[in-house]
Amino acid sequence: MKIGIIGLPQSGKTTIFNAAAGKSEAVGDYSKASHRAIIKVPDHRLERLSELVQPKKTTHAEIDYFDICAFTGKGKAADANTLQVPDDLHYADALMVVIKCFTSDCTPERNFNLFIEELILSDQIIIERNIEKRERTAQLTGDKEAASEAVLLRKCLTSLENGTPLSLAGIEDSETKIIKKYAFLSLKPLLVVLNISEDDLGQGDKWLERMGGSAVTGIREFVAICGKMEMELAALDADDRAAFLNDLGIEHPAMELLIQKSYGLLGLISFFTVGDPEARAWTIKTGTKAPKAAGEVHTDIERGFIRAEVITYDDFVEHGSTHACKEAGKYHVEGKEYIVKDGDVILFRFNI
Ligand SMILES: Nc1nc2c(ncn2[C@@H]2O[C@H](COP(=O)(O)OP(=O)(O)OP(=O)(O)O)[C@@H](O)[C@H]2O)c(=O)[nH]1
Ligand SMILES: [Mg+2]
Repeated sequence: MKIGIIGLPQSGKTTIFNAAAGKSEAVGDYSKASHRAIIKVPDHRLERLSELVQPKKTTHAEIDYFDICAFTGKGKAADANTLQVPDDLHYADALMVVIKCFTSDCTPERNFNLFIEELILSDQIIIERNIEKRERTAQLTGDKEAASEAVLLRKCLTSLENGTPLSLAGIEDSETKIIKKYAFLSLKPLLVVLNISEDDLGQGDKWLERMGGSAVTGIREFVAICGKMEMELAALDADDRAAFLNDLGIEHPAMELLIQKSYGLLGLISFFTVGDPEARAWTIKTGTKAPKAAGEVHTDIERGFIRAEVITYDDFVEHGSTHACKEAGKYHVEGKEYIVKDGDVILFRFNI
């Protein structure tokens, strides 16, 4: 999963990147440097399964964090001539926008709106570059695909011109497929990180209320963390970190919280495969059926899917092995229509 970290200059993007990825890149230097880190998703369930089955190798799910660009708040990011939106951002599954809330004169509502305006402008430019070509193709050749794409682009453009990001434009799933290639930024799920000061530790709710959304709102999720503190925490080793978290009254460090929120935002769950030689966590969307989940492991397994043999995580841990689960009647054979659940331990049977 790729997550692009963005926001206005000096909002604390690199600080949050360091906190999320356990890195120590220089902050506060206006360098506009970009950074990237691939981190393992911490998962106590996978670790417990590994203890039980003792595989040669344990493979965690991964998140790819990009700290890539400062939006200027002046529409510059969307200006084709001074384009500051790197391709990487378009490939991101979600955007993590950092909003500065750590100074007494900060203007988070305004900064959030400026940021949304930039996303909108960036998409508007892409559409304006393409829409006439598609409309002309549709007219000249009667190409149905071009026609439906042109109609959809027109609908998107109207929404953007009215200041509505595409994520709120009522675009259907079937339509999303048609415009996927444009990788519109304002259509991406957004994790809004309110970067609060050390003095506000434990008072994140105050900021969440102020910004109008502590609750999940589908394509937007808000979270309040103190980047500076979390960056320092992330640099400690695990034991020291646990002690500090306790002292500070922080339940989950940003490293974990940001992952939890991202999974929630994107509607992601994990299932596990265990055995020789590898125990591994896999990430899928909620509602994924067994063959498609098998496709994550290997496309051949999806093509030749016969059945899924499923044990729940709790049953596996209670009985300790696949064999013991079978004996206890905790082993379920599921077919093509089975919807994989969070924590399922699965063995796929296939034939190619
Ligand atoms: N007090 C306080 N300062 C912070 C916090 N987060 C970031 N800062 C400070 O804000 C300044 C900017 O932080 P960076 O992480 O470099 O911000 P950035 O958005 O990456 O900056 P650019 O890449 O230059 O746009 C630094 O001096 C940080 O120490 C925070 O939670 N509390
Ligand atoms: Mg930076």
